[in-house]
Amino acid sequence: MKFWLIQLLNGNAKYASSTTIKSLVILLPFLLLIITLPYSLTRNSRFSSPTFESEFNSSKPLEFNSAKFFFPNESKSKKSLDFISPNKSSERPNSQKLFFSNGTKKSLDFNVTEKKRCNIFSGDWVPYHKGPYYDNESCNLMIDQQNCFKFGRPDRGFLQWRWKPDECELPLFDATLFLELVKGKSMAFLGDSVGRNQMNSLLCLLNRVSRPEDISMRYSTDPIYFRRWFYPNYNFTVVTLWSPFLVKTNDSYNGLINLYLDKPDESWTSEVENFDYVIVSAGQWFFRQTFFYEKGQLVGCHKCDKKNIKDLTHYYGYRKAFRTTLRSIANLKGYKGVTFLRTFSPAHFENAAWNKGGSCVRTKPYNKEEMKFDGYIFDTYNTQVEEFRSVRKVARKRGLQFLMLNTTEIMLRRPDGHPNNYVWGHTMKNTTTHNDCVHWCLPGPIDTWNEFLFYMLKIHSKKSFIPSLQRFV
Ligand SMILES: *[C@@H]1O[C@H](CO)[C@@H](O)[C@H](O)[C@H]1NC(C)=O
Ligand SMILES: *[C@@H]1O[C@H](CO)[C@@H](O)[C@H](O)[C@H]1NC(C)=O
Ligand SMILES: *[C@@H]1O[C@H](CO)[C@@H](O)[C@H](O)[C@H]1NC(C)=O
Ligand SMILES: *[C@@H]1O[C@H](CO)[C@@H](O)[C@H](O)[C@H]1NC(C)=O
Ligand SMILES: *[C@@H]1O[C@H](CO)[C@@H](O)[C@H](O)[C@H]1NC(C)=O
Ligand SMILES: *[C@@H]1O[C@H](CO)[C@@H](O)[C@H](O)[C@H]1NC(C)=O
Ligand SMILES: *[C@@H]1O[C@H](CO)[C@@H](O)[C@H](O)[C@H]1NC(C)=O
Ligand SMILES: *[C@@H]1O[C@H](CO)[C@@H](O)[C@H](O)[C@H]1NC(C)=O
Ligand SMILES: *[C@@H]1O[C@H](CO)[C@@H](O)[C@H](O)[C@H]1NC(C)=O
Ligand SMILES: CC(=O)N[C@H]1CO[C@H](CO)[C@@H](O)[C@@H]1O
Repeated sequence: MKFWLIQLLNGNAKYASSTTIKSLVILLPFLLLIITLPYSLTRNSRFSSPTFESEFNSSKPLEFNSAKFFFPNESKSKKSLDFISPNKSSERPNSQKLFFSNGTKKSLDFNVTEKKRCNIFSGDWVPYHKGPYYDNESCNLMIDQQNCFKFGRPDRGFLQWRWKPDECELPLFDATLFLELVKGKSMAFLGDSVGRNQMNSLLCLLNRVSRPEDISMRYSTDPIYFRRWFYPNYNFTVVTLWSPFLVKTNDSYNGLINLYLDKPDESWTSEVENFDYVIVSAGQWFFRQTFFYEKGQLVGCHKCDKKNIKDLTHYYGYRKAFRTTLRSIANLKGYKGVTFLRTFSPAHFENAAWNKGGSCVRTKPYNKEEMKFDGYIFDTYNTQVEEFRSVRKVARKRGLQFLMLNTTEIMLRRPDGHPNNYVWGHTMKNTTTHNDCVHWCLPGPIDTWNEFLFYMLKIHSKKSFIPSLQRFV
């Protein structure tokens, strides 16, 4: 894996590959060979329809925007999958200083002599005792589905870990700085309820500094599936665009699901163009029984058990869905945003399948020896990463940035982060054996995803900060 030494001359970025850091890529084939885990993680875990929580509502108008300051250039290197595409100079006018809403200004806290990028995704969970950023009292935007303590979760040890990259410190989430970075912009979480889970974490992380208004009702789209929040002080909009398969379906999630793998879901294609940041993800829904259509023809299925229909496995649907989705985004005419692929979030059902009483009762992370990154979780992750890689090349030609929020392996080691049976409804139904080992408690390890996001946004603003400074040094 290459990292990038940045030489910034006259405001134009030039890059040369420098240090070769430990090449995990070499290890991956070995990981694949390693025998199955001692734990019976259900290899084909699926998850029932995520329940659709109702959230909040309010009112205020919204203006969407399309910031025009990311004009990345194509990279010479095709190899690197670093999280910031190396060969770009994102022009962000007037961004050498942050202008706070109260009129004061502040330089970004970047060390301008720091040249080497840190791979924030390679690291370990380490003990951390300063406590979470928020709790269910300080964040009243938390939804019951993720408010594990409200429903009796007794242990808090799972909050006493923090992600530590090997090469650097992951900066703490700074809500004020985050909001300054996204001022006047809009961000969309496109995908399923785990994407929404990340948005909810973000709302809580920001809640101390600014409270959003729920503006969902201003739009004709379904306010539960298409949730919209607006931070008036920062003119920042954050939304979820519900599309668990990303591609067109004929919308009967309960029974037969037809996926039109070559057609993006129109519910988001009409929306995404206006956003400055789009965080794309999809996962567990693809483990369900599905039928695959391409060019209008049935081409196969996943788990359909039909003699005359070929079972192409979930990988087929997953790959094609990401190909279609990422390409569509890269080809949206007016789109100028930064696209993040948030990689597959693993479930942790143990002892039985998701619908047979499987549960996730662990109270601390796995270490690297206990939990290898392999099997269907690696393969599913890798499927999307391959598609991401190939589309990113195309996107770069158009000057678009595609970045990765590489969360799969780090979350694989967090079996302790799920609601399990501490969710609303679980105690009431009393018949159900469905524990939630798919979503993540708030607060919890999912907050780390937004620390990554924060870090990456900072790097972005730094891009224009450095060149302008370096003219003078
Ligand atoms: C919005 O909030 C009001 C007052 O809290 C409530 O009466 C109304 O039902 C809510 N609407 C939706 C769609 O949740
Ligand atoms: C909010 O942001 C949008 C997009 O950047 C911009 O068009 C609009 O003028 C802003 N509104 C205010 C009040 O600053
Ligand atoms: C990327 O940067 C290199 C070095 O400055 C430059 O030669 C190349 O043209 C850039 N790529 C594109 C697509 O402009
Ligand atoms: C303005 O806001 C920033 C960020 O919240 C804060 O650090 C600063 O102290 C504030 N200044 C004044 C004068 O309130
Ligand atoms: C900036 O980073 C360099 C290299 O990592 C380090 O030597 C230097 O002390 C840092 N400066 C500050 C002000 O943190
Ligand atoms: C993603 O991060 C994991 C470590 O958490 C690493 O093993 C993997 O190689 C990374 N993937 C990419 C494409 O960088
Ligand atoms: C917050 O969690 C506590 C348990 O830690 C619970 O008693 C309380 O009801 C929860 N409050 C809210 C508002 O969810
Ligand atoms: C979805 O399409 C299939 C095949 O065209 C059809 O059999 C099924 O009834 C459709 N379902 C819905 C809910 O429209
Ligand atoms: C759920 O089942 C337990 C025992 O299995 C029983 O004690 C409890 O009263 C039941 N709760 C409800 C709400 O039916
Ligand atoms: C900002 C920047 O570097 N833009 C350059 C991108 O690449 C094209 C051609 O490759 C140049 O013309 C731009 O100046």
